[in-house]
Amino acid sequence: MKRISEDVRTTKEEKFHWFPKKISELDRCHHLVTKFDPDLDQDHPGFTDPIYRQRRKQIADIKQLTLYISVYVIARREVFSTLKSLYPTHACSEHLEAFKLLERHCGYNENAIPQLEDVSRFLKERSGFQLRPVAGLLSARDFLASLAFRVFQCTQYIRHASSPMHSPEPDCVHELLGHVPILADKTFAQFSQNIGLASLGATDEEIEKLSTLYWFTVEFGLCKQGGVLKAYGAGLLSSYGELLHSLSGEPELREFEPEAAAVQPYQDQTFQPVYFVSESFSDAKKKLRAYAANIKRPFSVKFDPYTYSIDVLDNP
Ligand code: TIH
Ligand code: FE2
Repeated sequence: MKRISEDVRTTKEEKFHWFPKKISELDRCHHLVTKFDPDLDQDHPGFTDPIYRQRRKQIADIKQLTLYISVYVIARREVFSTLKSLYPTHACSEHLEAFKLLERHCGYNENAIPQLEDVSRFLKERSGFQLRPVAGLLSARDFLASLAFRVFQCTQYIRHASSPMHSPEPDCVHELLGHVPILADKTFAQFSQNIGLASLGATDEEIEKLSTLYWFTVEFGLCKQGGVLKAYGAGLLSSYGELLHSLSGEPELREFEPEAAAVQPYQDQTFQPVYFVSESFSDAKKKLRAYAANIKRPFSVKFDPYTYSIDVLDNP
């Protein structure tokens, strides 16, 4: 008998990757990518700082939604005020609106790191998204699968104090200032969940395309509001340097088309040379839906919001 890998199941002779069907199965979606590990990557700003590396290990062991308040809160203060001063001119209106609420209700200010528990509760009320702590950069497949359940896997450590204005990897500044405000918007939440749903059981090739699509929208997307270009991507809204760069007129801007964005080579060490501009979130959502409908899978999936599970329907 032919043996198949544990993570590949068959249906009607076709193979596909295992994926979580219940929210509790996200416990199996925990595979980390070691690319930016400060212990292994010589270019990481924390590579030569043993205290920083030690702290990251301690934080990784805390498996609850409580943030470790470290001396690095000092670095955060500077980042927080600098970014906040740019938002009125550079951030999209959805981000601005949620940011004000986060200041009012979730302890967003330059002197403290908000508790993820409070932030998660806020998000759940606004758009049904919730946060889940994760120790580092997750594999694209695992990260996207969690989005299908409206779960956002969120890092807890903070960037190294020597490079406060840009981090090559996600950290809690990126999650809290970049992702959280925009995830509070219902249309955007649906857009994010749709990328997640499209990824379930997809081939490695499709996962690569969907994560590139995610990169050029959720992370580095621009949009037009009242005829003015604004940023909605979290990677822009958490990096002072790149936020300025993206709207400086220097980089190339293209109209958002999922087919093109999904195969555009990207840059994860420094600023992007190309950005994609969406007309609006609803427009981006419509285009993504059409793109996802073309992905071939031997089944279709539907999220059940009452049980937080995925119904799998065999395609005829
Ligand atoms: N470059 C972003 C920042 O400095 O906040 C973090 C990242 C976004 C996407 C990948 S890493
Ligand atoms: Fe991110």
